Amino acid sequence: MNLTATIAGFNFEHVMLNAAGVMCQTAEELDSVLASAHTGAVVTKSATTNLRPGNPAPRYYELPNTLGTINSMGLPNEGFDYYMDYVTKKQSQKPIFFSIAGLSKQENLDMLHQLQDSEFSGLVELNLSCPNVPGKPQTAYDFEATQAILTEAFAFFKKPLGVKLPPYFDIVHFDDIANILNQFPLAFVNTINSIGNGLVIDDDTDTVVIKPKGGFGGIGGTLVKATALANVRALRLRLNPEIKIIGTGGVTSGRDVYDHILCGADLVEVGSQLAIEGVAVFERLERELADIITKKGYSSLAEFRGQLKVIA
Ligand code: RRO
Repeated sequence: MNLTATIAGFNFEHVMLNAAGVMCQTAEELDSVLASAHTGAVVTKSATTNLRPGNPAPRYYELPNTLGTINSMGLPNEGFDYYMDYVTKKQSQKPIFFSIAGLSKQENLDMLHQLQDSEFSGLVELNLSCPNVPGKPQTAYDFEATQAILTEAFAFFKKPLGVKLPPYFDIVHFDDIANILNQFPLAFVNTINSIGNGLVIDDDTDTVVIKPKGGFGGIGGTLVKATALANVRALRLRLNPEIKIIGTGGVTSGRDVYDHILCGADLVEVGSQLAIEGVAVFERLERELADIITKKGYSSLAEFRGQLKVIA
């Protein structure tokens, strides 16, 4: 059975990897994702120029029954140079996605310049959708700002570049963002980031479960699967075929991975469930996915990718 995928000439021997933010802040965590026999790649925690401790704790919470997670991490990361050092020294057979999330357009462009001028030979993911830095709105909800940063980035950036998007909830917004993204030679789009600014309440204490922003935080896990699939599907129907799609959101079973691919995903990322279950999740999900593929009589992902059926 062939569970491989290709983006921008990079071959992925397995269809899954971590979602940025989970199991990827330190070299040890990144190594553990790369070391899994069931991951096709790794993505780094979104970097800012300087190290950031992030928001005060508690800043991450798991809802009961693997329903999902809420986080307001606040972009804690080891700083751009740390990840640059990691990716340029690492001898990895697997592709590496270098995620960046500057707090301004200029910070992102500065990091892109450094990546362009470096020996880094992987893919870059520009995170336009962090929901958790107080006072900093998600860039990708501002279509003019999105168009502006991509215009400036592609004027000089020639390595494979993709964007991490927030979820959209309106058909017009799917049209609008796709029209912008289609103007650029993007290697991929990654959809979705967490659903921003949800609120979870503890039943016993009538208290929010995380401290930053009065309890507001990004929602992930099972709760977001339907939104994630809708975004993968909507963008696959609208984006140029050269722009590949990484499906992220609500993956807790092999069936979830299958559904993302059915909607058009080339690769699938695991966030909340990786945080809950650890790297062993990839072996389980790949086994469950392979069982479904076998039962359906397919032998590769390409045979059913994007083949979602609708009711006539
Ligand atoms: O660090 C975070 O709070 C965070 C980021 Br950068 C992101 O892109 N998505 C998210 O749910 N949390």
